[in-house]
Amino acid sequence: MKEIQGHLDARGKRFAIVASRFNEFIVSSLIKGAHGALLQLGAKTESITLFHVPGAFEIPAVAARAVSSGKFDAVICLGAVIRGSTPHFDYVAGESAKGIGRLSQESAIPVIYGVLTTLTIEQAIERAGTKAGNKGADAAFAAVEMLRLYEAMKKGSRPK
Ligand code: INI
Repeated sequence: MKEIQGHLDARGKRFAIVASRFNEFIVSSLIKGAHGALLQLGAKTESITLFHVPGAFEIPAVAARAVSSGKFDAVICLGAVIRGSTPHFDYVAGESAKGIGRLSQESAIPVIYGVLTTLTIEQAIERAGTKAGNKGADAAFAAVEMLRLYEAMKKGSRPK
C-alpha cells in the first residue's frame, strides 16, 4: 500500500493569516498560537502576513483575495463566534464556515478553518491557549501538513 502524508516543515513557505477583530481578546491568542507554531515548524516571521478583518463574516472574502494574489502557500483563517441571545450567531458562524469551506475545496492551496464557534466565552477561552489547547496553533499545523500533502500529491501524480 502506498501512503502519502504531509510532513511538518514550513521552511521557505509563505502564509497568510486572516483574523477577525470581533472578540479580539480571544482571537489575539489564536494569532499568537498560529504564529508561534509556524515559527516552530521553520517559517520565517517575514514570510507571514496578517490580515485583520472586522468579523468572522468578512474572513472568506479576504481569504479569497489572499488565495488569488498568488503570494501565499497557505491561508489560515482565525476568528471567534460566540453564541449570543439572537440568531445572529448562526448567520455569522454559518456564512463564515461555508465561505471558508468552499474556498478550501476550490483553491489550489490549503485554506484552513481556525474559527471558534462556541456557546460561551469560557469555551472560547479554553480553546485559545488554556485547557483545550490553542486552535490557532492547530490551524497552523494543519496548514503546513496540507500544503506539504498537496506537494506530495503533485509529485506522485503521473506525468501527462
Ligand atoms: N463576528 C465575529 O467574528 N464573532 C461574533 O461572535 C460576532 N457576533 O456575535 O455578532 C460577529 N459579528 C460581526 C460579523 O462578523 C460582521 O463583522 C458584521 O456583521 C459586519 O458584516
